[in-house]
Amino acid sequence: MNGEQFSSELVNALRGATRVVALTGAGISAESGVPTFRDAQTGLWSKFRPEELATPEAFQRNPKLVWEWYAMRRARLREVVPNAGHLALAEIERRVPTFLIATQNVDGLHQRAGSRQVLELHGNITRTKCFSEDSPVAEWSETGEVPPRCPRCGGFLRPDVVWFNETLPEEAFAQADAASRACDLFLSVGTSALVYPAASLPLSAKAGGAMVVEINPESTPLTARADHFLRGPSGRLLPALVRAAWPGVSEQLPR
Ligand code: BV8
Repeated sequence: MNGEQFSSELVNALRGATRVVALTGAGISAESGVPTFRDAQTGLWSKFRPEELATPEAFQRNPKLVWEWYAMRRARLREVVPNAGHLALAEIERRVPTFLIATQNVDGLHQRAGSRQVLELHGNITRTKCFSEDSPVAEWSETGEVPPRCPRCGGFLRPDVVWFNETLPEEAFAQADAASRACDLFLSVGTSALVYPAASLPLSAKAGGAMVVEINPESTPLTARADHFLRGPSGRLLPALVRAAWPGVSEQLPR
């Protein structure tokens, strides 16, 4: 299916939707220059797989290495901006009665694109918390020690993200699952659909009777279950889909 000619069933479903949920993964930020999890790691990190670094065990084994991996990713975030895919989702939120983004991403780009209803299922890399207390830390004194230490208890600080084998924020996931079961249109955008429980959300949407649409240059384990598979980059397909549903959409949406 060439992305720019969408079926009328899909276009009408978006235009007439009352409750839309979007699950996003690293792929929606790829065109902003943020490497996806499945992209090969480069430089110092090329010998590590993300799954080997994004765990509490990795942090306990080598807190400095894991802290510095996140510090590098945070620094890279300061160079990137939301892309047309993020902006298109923010535009859909302005045009449908209820819209929710459940994102696996930790980059904060949806909020920077203007989306307001965003659930961060895996946390946010720009926030920091105490590893021992598991509570947020906004400021700390830089002593040159890496990782820095909690000003309250002296334990190591860590990024406020959900690592593998850590549980997701309960309230956020429960809200995302309920919204998925109740929605009439579910968009799965830029995710390999491999990481649970986030990957269960499109299945919950399907069980609730929603139309499930997947946007990805590659097929995934979800593709066979999706009602529509739009093969291609979300930075191109999402704005095109929004313009197909609402032809008058302001030119602010990059082509
Ligand atoms: C949990 C934050 C309960 C940190 C992340 C066996 C079976 C099933 C499940 C498990 C299992 N063994 C273990 C588990 C549980 C595990 C899991 O699912 N493992 C998988 C790998 C099998 N899940 C967990 O551990 C979760 N917690 O289950 O708690 C529990 C508690 C205690 C003990 C046991 C269980 C926690 C998961 C959260 C982990 N944290 N991130 C950080 O960012 O550093 S996950 C991390 O990887 C990302 O957040 C993201 O969610 C995930 C990668 O997924 P994607 O976002 O999809 O990115 P990916 O690179 O994979 O794919 C990108 C896609 O984009 C590709 O498809 C590509 O084609 C596409 N793309 C590329 N360019 C574009 C594009 N698409 C559109 N446009 C483009 N231009």
